[in-house]
Amino acid sequence: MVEIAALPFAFPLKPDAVALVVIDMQRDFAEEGGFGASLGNDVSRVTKIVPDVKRLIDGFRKAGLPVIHTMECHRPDLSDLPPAKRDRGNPSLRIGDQGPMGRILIAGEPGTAILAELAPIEGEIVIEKPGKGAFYATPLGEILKERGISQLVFAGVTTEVCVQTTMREANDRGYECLLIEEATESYFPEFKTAAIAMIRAQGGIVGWTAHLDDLLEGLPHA
Ligand code: C5J
Repeated sequence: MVEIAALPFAFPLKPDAVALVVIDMQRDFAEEGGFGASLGNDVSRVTKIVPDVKRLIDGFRKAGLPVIHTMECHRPDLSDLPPAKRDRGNPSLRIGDQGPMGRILIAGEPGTAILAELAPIEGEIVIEKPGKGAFYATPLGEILKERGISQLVFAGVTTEVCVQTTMREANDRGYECLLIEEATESYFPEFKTAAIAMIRAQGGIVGWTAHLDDLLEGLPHA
């Protein structure tokens, strides 16, 4: 066990039972013409964290520890897209519509891909998820169980939506969850700050938060 400086107290990292989960670092959330931009968001906030997410992924790879990537996306026939999700709000492009990078948030389309700099390498797990949480309607739970994983380190976007939802799902399933502050972002800075505060409040009611360098220091060979 390695103690990682974290809040609300040190995170007891178990290198033989930890995996990194990188949430939805997709073109659709980071580039003009994608889903995030269609909702009126400033997507440059997402691209800004790419170098730190890459340092985190590289740290896990060098340490020989598992890296899991998630992608928010739907089947081309939209059978896994509830009307309540598709029809909510007033975006310029809805999920499934044709955009400049292909159909918005549809599996296999160019815009749905993970950013090239962060692309999964051979042997890494990629979870396609139709919801905000990565456990809902995916094999993630079974995959983690099979591999004896009990701790999850989180990165990705957006902090208060898919990252926080997945951390809460994981926390309820008994995983110890650690969010890396520099490797997550929101379109709304105040929501990132609030989500981080909520996660570690009340003695770590959802989990821990830590800075990237403090985690990297504790990873074997990173
Ligand atoms: C959103 C996500 N914000 N990955 N998705 O719709 O957080």
